[in-house]
Amino acid sequence: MTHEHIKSVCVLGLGYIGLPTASVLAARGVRVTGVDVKEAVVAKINRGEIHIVEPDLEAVTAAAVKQGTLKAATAPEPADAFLIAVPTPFHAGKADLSFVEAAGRSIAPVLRKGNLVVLESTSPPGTTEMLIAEMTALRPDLKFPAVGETGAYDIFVAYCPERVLPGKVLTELVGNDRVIGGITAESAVRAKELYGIFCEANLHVTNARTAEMCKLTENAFRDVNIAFANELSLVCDKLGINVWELIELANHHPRVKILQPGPGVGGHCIAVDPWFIVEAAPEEARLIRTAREINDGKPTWVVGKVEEALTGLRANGVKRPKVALLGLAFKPDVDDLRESPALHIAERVAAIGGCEIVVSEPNIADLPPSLTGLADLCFSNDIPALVRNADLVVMLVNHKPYTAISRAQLAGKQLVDTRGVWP
Ligand code: SAJ
Repeated sequence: MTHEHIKSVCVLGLGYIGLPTASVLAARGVRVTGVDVKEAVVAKINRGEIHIVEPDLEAVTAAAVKQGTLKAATAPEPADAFLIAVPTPFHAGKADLSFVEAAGRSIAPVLRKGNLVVLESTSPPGTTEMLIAEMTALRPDLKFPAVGETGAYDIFVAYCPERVLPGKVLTELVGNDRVIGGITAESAVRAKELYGIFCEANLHVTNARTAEMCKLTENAFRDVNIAFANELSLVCDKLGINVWELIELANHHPRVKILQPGPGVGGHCIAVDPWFIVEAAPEEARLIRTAREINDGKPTWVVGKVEEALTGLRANGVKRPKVALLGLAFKPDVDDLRESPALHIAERVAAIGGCEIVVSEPNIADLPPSLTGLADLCFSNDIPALVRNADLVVMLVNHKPYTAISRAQLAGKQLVDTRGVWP
């Protein structure tokens, strides 16, 4: 697809989505300015380095900076298109849209007739309309479109949610289908031109509200399915059935595909986005709310299992049990600790007392602040040694380096395996 209207793009927010998207656009020859409020992040990117862990991204970013198509800045600059990828956290039962509002206010002064503005941040239905209101207030000289507008207006506005899986971002940015919701039909077509620059999959066009809800629906679907697996793990534990074997067997049915139980659901997406639906329709979204509660309850259940194991060890004469906690990240082979159930479990196990704890996390260099300076707790990534010294080994995240631990290394030890790696 040609991109005659889009030669320059300003990307707001250089996090897990904004930075890869900016880098991929720049790699395709578009002039990209990436904007972030953190000066250290801006300086780092301008040196061709990155501040997040994502396979192969640094090479793409460095090459784009070197060839002069990507630069980072702390304030937006005029461009043909603006892409907003800022956080939308969830606080106290409400989506916090202040970063989206701030992004709208920051681009308003540099907007020109014919520009495209696309929101990518995960947002409750109606947020793209709110973004238009923010920009309209600052630029009464420009005519922004109303939903479904067919008359003349100056700025195209669309919503296009990101769908990439951390750890596979570069492949999925190019290979995943996208849903593009225009405030107007023409806006969707213009946004399609933007995504056609780097996305090789299908670009599905709809209206902005449907696209906003589509993103929330995808993550709520996964959350509900993981909740089913997590509930099964509780039921099976009570009934003396191995849940991993059970799921493996059930999945041989041609229409059954149960996901994996774990220590809970983490990350900044699946553990958060379903609440946006619950907030928007609290009476109706009963299953979605219950799934969230089941997944959020799983860490407490795991801590209970650790306490049981410690009680058993003490009953067998181990006065100060040594505990190895394997993993802190929210899922395997990433360094991201946001909303991580493993981290919450580690914090709560540390509070039990009367034991010595070694925490390991191969993707970070040191303990996170919430575990730093605690008595009887240290950090080590010497996996053979920490397993050898432990009385109790707790598998929290099935990172690749842990899968090399053999059954022989675990002989005689108490195990709490939240991921089913030691069936
Ligand atoms: N998990 C399980 N059991 C499973 C699968 C996952 O317990 O069978 C847990 C993981 O350990 C993790 C959490 O769920 O704690 C979420 O991990 P994930 O790999 O399912 O998803 P994310 O959060 O890395 O990325 C999701 C993806 N959404 C869907 O698969 C529907 C991704 O495509 C989205 O782009 C991303 O959310 C996002 O940014 O919204």
